[in-house]
Amino acid sequence: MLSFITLAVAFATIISTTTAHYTFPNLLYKGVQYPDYTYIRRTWNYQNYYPLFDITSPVLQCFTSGSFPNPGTLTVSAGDTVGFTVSGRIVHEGPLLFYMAKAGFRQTAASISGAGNVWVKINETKPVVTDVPTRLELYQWPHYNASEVHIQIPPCLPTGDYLLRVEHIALHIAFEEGQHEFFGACAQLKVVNGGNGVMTPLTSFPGAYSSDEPGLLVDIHRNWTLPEEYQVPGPEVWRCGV
Ligand SMILES: [Cu+2]
Repeated sequence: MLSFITLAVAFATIISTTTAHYTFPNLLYKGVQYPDYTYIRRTWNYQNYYPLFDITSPVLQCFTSGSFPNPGTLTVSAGDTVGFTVSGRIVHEGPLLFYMAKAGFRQTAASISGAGNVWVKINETKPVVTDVPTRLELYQWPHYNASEVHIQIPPCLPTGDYLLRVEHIALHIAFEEGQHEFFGACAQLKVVNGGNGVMTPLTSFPGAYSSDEPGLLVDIHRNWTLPEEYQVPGPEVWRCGV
């Protein structure tokens, strides 16, 4: 009986990791979890959780369809940490990235689309090299199976309105070109107590990625001898004081 239950659980796990996907519906700040899409733009896949494959689509900006009004904007301090819940958990292997885009003169976080050369990458994760004798899928990627993800707003970020874009790129079938799966969302933030950082380099969506780059066309299951050399897609991470 015990073995039957164990088998059933194992089977259910396999089903969920092969069919389930994920979204980022709730913003987390100072111990509060805000209701779905209160400060996060409602994504195109908020019901079906589908992955986005097309890296030439403007949907890549904020994963929105344009069918819903923009949400509210949350005030946060530079240097604080904010988070996103993961509905469905991150059930694929791949890097987690964060970008920010500043609203320009007479713009607000709610008024900007995320189009144009406006995005700076503020964080990325690489696979972790470890000697633990576990299947690669279960330990190599820091956010595998995460139910929330967190990011520090750069302390030197200038005061102003921003989009904060979370992105997870699933690579489990990326050994075939174009089979990278993109998941993500944008939060609207008003950043106060900011600094004098100069955000660089700026990039655009679409435009930041190409289907044949080594971070998006990669077999993470075979010939994976040097995961620490994995090249996360997109520009260099901008860091305060650099
Ligand atoms: Cu998938």
